[in-house]
Amino acid sequence: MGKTVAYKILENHLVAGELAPGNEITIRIDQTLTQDSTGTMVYLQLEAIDPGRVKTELSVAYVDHNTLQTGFENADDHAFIESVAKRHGILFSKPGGGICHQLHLEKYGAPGKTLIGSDSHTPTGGGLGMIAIGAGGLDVAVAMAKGVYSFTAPQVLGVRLSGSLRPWVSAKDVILYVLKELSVKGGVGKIIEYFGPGVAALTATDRATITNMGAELGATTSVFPSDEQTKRYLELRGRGADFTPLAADEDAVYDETLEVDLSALTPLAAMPHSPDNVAAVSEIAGTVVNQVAIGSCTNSSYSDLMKAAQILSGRRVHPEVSLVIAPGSADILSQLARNGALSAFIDAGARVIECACGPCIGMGQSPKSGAVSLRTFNRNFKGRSGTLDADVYLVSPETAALAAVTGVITDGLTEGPALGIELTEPEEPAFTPGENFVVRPDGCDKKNTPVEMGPNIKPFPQNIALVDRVEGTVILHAGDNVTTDDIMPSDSRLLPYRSNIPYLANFCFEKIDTGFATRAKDANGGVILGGENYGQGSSREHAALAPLYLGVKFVIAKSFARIHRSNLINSGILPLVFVNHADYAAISFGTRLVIEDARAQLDSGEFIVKDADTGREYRTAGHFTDLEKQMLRAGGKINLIKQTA
Ligand code: MIC
Ligand code: SF4
Repeated sequence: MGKTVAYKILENHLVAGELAPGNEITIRIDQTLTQDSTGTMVYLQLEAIDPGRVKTELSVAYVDHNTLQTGFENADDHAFIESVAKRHGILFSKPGGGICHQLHLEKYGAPGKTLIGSDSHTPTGGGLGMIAIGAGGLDVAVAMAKGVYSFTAPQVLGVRLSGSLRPWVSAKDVILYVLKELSVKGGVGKIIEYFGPGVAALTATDRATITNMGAELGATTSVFPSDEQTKRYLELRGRGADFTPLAADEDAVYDETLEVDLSALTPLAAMPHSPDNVAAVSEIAGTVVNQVAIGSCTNSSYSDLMKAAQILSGRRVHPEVSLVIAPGSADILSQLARNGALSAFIDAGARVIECACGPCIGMGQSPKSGAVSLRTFNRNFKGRSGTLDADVYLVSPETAALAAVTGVITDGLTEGPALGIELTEPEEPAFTPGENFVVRPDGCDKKNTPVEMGPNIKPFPQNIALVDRVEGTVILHAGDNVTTDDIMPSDSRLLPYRSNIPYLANFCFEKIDTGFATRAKDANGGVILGGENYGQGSSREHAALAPLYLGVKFVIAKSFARIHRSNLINSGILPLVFVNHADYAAISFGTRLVIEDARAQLDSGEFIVKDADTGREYRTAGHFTDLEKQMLRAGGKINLIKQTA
């Protein structure tokens, strides 16, 4: 039977397990990446594991999230990460260098390699034909220490692309279309692999936009073949030697397929407040826009910004609009400075800001009250922009730049040419990405480099081994599609405390329920009930560590998002699934729940959860792999590693 690209790469890296969907497998990890907002935890955990030099071919610690240094906290975190990176042979990418995923594509990503990263958008690397997976911080720390990663082998959903994109329709519209078809949980347990005649015309950065936002499908990762476009991208960056061709076999079998005719696509937008709430731009045309933001790991490549420059060149940003542009990397910014595009932005009246995540994670540029903000980003969860009542729409760079000029949502396909704007595919110049922002760990090791610990960096909470009787009071009904942004909010106020769980925990679930943290502390052992797709979105393990710190004993949900489920297990918190979905509503707030014989039930895959007062029983499922069971018994991954060391 013919093989898919995904399974070819997995097979080449298989260390243990039988490679078939649903089985637990362990693969060799070639590369890891971390960013700073999850990275402080990763490096505290790495120090706790104490591995010496990392076992990967390449590990990079990027700083791109917490770059608003309004106090000492973020700068201390950066110094901490740099010191640990040096001790273990990890490259350190300084703030200002750019966004981790964009930088990793430019400098280090290579076809056929495996990458895991402590950020949910790590699958951006799939645009170059890598198996690139987002994971919790502890999984990344262990991958650096041991050079391997274990997970459940996913199914492969093949997306067959045919036709070609018209001007004003771009890669962002392709992934928005897929999101509309599959929804934010349509990719759970799957790798999304793109194939077919429409692939060849998509550039490597177009592909990276598509694989990046596969995270919003809940997919394990997304991947494209490696072909002439991949070769060209690498050669333009002086990295032709990293190229290897990769294609699925002619007779490759996909578990499911979806057909997308690129020629039939039109500009799309994800409307508030979910990336799968997709409408045609033509349907919402005319909506007044207050802010436009271009950038983020989804759409900040050279060609994305050059398309925006073509639209803005010689024009003025509408008087009622604030336009913000954050280029993806310093190398891209330098290119834009050299070819005049930067002047086009400035002359049009754009605010060009640092090459970093910035507004995407609420680090500045929050829109005004009730604003409509058009963003080229990947997430529009309520309040993520920093303004709770803002309406954020996710669009392509073309649609964003056009609205910045017209002041209203405008369909470029019909209106662009009428406005006299011609869009052509930007011709990328050759440039060798520098390492001006990269510090190599040469000559450094554990003996000559001390860990730099600022006063805001606190130890991470650790669980105890699973006890037989686990008891807790229901302190929250969280609802469907709750995001890790809801569980552990992140914005310019809270991001400086990512290395301080005791402080951060006070804001757990703040956006949904301001009383949660106090109630959890008072209950000394709460239980959270969740709906479908509990914990979607960001990989932040803080969404498991804060509940752990507050004493949460277990979570029962209708279904879980992949990374958050792993983070709960890594923290020793049981993620259980309702067998009867009606029980979510049947169990009322304040009910005392108890699991008796929890250690024994772990083996059966079924947990009986009882109402401690009435004795009523609720059936829940807990199907865990052997490794997951060991972690849960030990009270988390770190405990297990210490036991087996
Ligand atoms: C995000 O886009 O939500 C983040 C910030 O990049 C997160 C990581 C984090 O919460 O630090 C992610 O996507 O994993
Ligand atoms: Fe940064 Fe936004 Fe990408 Fe997350 S989604 S890595 S915050 S740019």
